[in-house]
Amino acid sequence: MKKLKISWISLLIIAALVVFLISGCGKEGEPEEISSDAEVEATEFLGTKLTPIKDQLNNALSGTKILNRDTYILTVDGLVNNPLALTYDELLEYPQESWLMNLNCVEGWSFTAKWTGPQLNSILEDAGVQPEAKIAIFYTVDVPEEGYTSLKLDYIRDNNILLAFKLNDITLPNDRGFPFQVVAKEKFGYKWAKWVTRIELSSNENYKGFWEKAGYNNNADDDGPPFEETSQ
Ligand SMILES: Nc1nc2c(c(=O)[nH]1)N[C@H]1C(S)=C(S)[C@@H](COP(=O)(O)O)O[C@H]1N2
Ligand SMILES: [Mo]
Repeated sequence: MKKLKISWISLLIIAALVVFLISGCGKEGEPEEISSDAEVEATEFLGTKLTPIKDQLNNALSGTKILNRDTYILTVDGLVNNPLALTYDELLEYPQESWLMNLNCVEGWSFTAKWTGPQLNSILEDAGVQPEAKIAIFYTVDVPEEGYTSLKLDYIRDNNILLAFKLNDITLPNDRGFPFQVVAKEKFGYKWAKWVTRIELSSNENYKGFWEKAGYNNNADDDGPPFEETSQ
């Protein structure tokens, strides 16, 4: 009688185990994704030690902006033949490049990082920039109306400026400008626009962005004067 009771219990345990295993350990549908595509931060690039993201300083005139990857659209308009509205995934379809670059803030700090993303030139080519266009104005979530900053088209073209979707191989964090940061090579940090939603091609060479209106040099070469030289 006692023996029978034990086997009933073992039978129940086995049955429960079978049900548990068949049901896929309580999970339904797709098998669990293997973490092979988990991002690993690069510590070195082209023989140079990179500043870890946690040690990179951060600047934002009105706090971190959070953009939604699924609804994000980059508008490219103004003096173009073919205005664009590109999703995050469409932007990532452009061929990507990686650069080793220093970001130098006028506040006196700087860091070295690996920046990866498409060349702005490829996107501008698709937009068909008109010959009268001289500058690209970057509209951002924090300065949506007037535009945050601008770069000369010649500078963008000659330097193959990148839009960095990755920083040290990690998807750009929100506080660093997700979905991308403009890698304004050899320009002060204030030209490295974050949270960009619109790029307008314009012929207005007198345009000034947020910091530039406040007196920062519109040229912004990071080995030059941070402030606009006031003549007289
Ligand atoms: N939209 C936007 N982009 C911005 C800023 C900002 O306030 N708003 N700050 C700039 C400044 S002053 C610097 S130094 C760099 C800093 O980049 P990081 O925060 O990714 O280090 O971002 C630049 N891009
Ligand atoms: Mo800065």
